[in-house]
Amino acid sequence: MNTRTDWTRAEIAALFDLPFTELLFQAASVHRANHPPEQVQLCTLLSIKTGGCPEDCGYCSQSVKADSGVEATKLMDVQAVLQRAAQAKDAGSQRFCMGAAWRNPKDRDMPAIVEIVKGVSAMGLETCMTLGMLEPHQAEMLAEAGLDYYNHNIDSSPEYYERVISTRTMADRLDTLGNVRAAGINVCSGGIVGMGETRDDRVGFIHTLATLPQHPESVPVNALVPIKGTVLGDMLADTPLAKIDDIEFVRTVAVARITMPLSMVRLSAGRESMSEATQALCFMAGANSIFTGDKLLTAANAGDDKDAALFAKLGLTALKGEEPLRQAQRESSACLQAEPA
Ligand code: SAM
Ligand code: DTB
Ligand code: SF4
Repeated sequence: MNTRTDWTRAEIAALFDLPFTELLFQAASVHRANHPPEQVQLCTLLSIKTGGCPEDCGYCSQSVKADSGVEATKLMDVQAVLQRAAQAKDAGSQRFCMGAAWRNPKDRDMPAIVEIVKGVSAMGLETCMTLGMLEPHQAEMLAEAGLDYYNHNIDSSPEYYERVISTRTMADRLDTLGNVRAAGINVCSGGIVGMGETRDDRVGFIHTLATLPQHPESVPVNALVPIKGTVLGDMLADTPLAKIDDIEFVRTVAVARITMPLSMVRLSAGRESMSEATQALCFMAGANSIFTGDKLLTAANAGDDKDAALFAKLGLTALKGEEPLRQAQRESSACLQAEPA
């Protein structure tokens, strides 16, 4: 199996440059060689601590710098989170992703977070948390609690990143990803397309992910949701032509699929304003995971009724089995244990 981590920027740029039908054919071939092509993983998002975040991410409604009208809340009560997780499970979700608008969790927050992870896991759901930067000891606490995934996005190319966020660096983000990996938690890391970046930035974005020592098990590809009161939301409102072209978005999904063949590629934020045809092209290009429900963290999502209709139209079904990278890891650790000393 080809899980190269030595991709060059030139190789990735050449994939982006392929004729669209050729790129789609290659991505679809890689996809069906590694994943059941008609199955899509369903994940549900919940904001467990909203707004008031000290970071200045230019896209985000939850930054204190944004004038988005999002009200800051405290960390949700454990029981209230578990209730929402039960609803997600009943709606057919495989993974429950919980987000907190923090620069990093404080140690005093950790006991409640650990209790939430244990409670959601006990329901038979996969757990994912996104809490900002993590110290090694915090990653270890989450691993011990049984956390399956940690989401921390690199967001864009190293060069464009600096134009979007000033309060922490790409190196800080990579450190957190390293801490998560070292603790043995699966990594979920991706970014946002359509922030006004160039094709070369999209190349750099995929290159950064595909050359990590180990590919992220999940790669969320978000299309910017332009939120009023955020730097990027307001910029896009003034220059509507800056909106990402649908075909370029599909190209980004396809290149993620080809370069990270075993990862789950998640069609994340931005689906609400995407046509069914564009989403269908993304599934063809190898996207095999979505967020369900009518809300992301603060922004609207497509919603279960629309998704059920789209799945019926396209003949897609919910993924039930194990994801390929996790299966490969389980099998290789079983082999290692079986080998004579
Ligand atoms: N505070 C944590 C952090 O930044 O790691 C977790 C929550 S943060 C909202 C999770 C991710 O959502 C961001 O890294 C970004 O990629 C994505 N995101 C946030 N706002 C978005 C928007 N308006 N459009 C698209 N994606 C967005
Ligand atoms: C990710 O890459 N996208 C999700 C999840 N990881 C946490 C968040 C999308 C947020 C969209 C904007 C909002 O809801 O405020
Ligand atoms: Fe805070 Fe995360 Fe939003 Fe950045 S993306 S402002 S870190 S909640």
